[in-house]
Formats: sequence, structure tokens, C-alpha cells
Amino acid sequence: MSNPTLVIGNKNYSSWSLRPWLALRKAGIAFDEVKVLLDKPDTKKRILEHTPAGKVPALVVDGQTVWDSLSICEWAAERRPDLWPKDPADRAHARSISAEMHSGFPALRAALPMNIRATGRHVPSTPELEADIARVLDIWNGCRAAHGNHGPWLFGHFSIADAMFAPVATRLRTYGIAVDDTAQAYIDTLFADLDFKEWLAEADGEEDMLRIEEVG
Ligand SMILES: N[C@@H](CCC(=O)N[C@@H](CS)C(=O)NCC(=O)O)C(=O)O
Repeated sequence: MSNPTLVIGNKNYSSWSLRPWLALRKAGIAFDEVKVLLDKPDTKKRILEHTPAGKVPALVVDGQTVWDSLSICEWAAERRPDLWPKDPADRAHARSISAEMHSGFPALRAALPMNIRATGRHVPSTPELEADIARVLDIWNGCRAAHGNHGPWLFGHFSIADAMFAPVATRLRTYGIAVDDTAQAYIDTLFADLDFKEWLAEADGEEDMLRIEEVG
């Protein structure tokens, strides 16, 4: 049986691609990668060669396509159940914040697009952005207060919730958003992670045009 193939966008910009990429890596599931550069004349055509949804990420497994970041993470969790916390209440909590991340935070997404190479960029604040950031920090602080004794991730050990929030950590860092010590320690955990460092190094080396607007 061949490895599944994860179809992703630019590592610098594609926040949705980062999520399942990190989940698969941390779960130790081998996969091949196909990168489709976003915002090119043939981007949509190339993505549609892999997934009918026309968006990255998508995972092609034995001829079947699994698309959308959260469902790819769930595919991974079926093979590695410890991608979700073991305790049912913690698992429900992790799923809730992951779904909240997946469907919410519109102001944060719009104002702070993932752009790993753009460290030092600043954007004007708005009440909506402030509210989204406050909610993220509240989620992180709640998780770290409950699970800090069991490891450095939101639920102690790495879970899909961490994959879902990883792009947010990059955004807060890129745009120099002030965070409390607990949130900073959590961001530092991600940036010290060896798998994530690989993603960062590749984002750094990508030869594409720097874009300002949101792409994922
Ligand atoms: N809900 C989707 C969002 C995927 C998405 O918006 N992907 C963007 C890049 S990060 C994309 O494929 N853009 C290219 C296009 O729309 O042509 C998910 O969670 O995977």
C-alpha cells in the first residue's frame, strides 16, 4: 500500500494546510506531499486535479480523496486515536475548541493572514480583532491551567487542537501581538517543535511572491 498524499498550498501562507500536515507528522503517519502554489493562474485547475472541493488541503488515500483540514485530522485520529485526548470530557473539549477554530475567528483571519516570513509586520487593531485574540488566549489559558502538569501542549500531549491552533500561534508572532506568559510559553512550544521547524524552514525557502492578503 502506498503512502497517502497530502496536497497542500504554500507553507508560508496556507494555514489550512499546516493543520493536517502537523497532525500527520506528530502522529508519525508517513505521507507524500504535493504542493500547489496558491494565487497562480493554474492554481484552481491544479487543485481540482486532486479534490473536487477545489481547496487545499486534501489527502489522497488509495484513490479516495479526504478533504478539509479537520476531516483529514479525523482520518489521522482513526489511525492514531491519541491525536485526541484520552479522557472523554477532555476529548469533547478538544473537539469543541478545534471546531470553534475551524468555523470562527473571522476578524483574526482577515486582519492577521498567515505569512510566516513577514515577521515584524503590524496591523491596526479593531474591537473585533481584540475580541478574537482575547478568546484565543482564554482558550489557551484554560487548557494550560487544566493540563499544564501533563506536558506543554493544550491538553498536555500533542492533539488535533494544537494542530488547529498552530497557525494562530504563527499569526500572533508575525504581527507582534502582545500575549501573556502562558500563551507565550505555548507559542514557544510550537516553535521549538522539530516537525514544525521543518515547515518553517521550507516556508522560508519558498520562491513565491510575498502577498499581503489572506489566502487561508
Ligand atoms: N475549510 C477548508 C478551507 C480550505 C481553504 O480555504 N484553502 C485555501 C488555501 S489555505 C485554498 O485552497 N485556496 C485556493 C482556492 O480557493 O483556489 C479547510 O479547512 O481545509
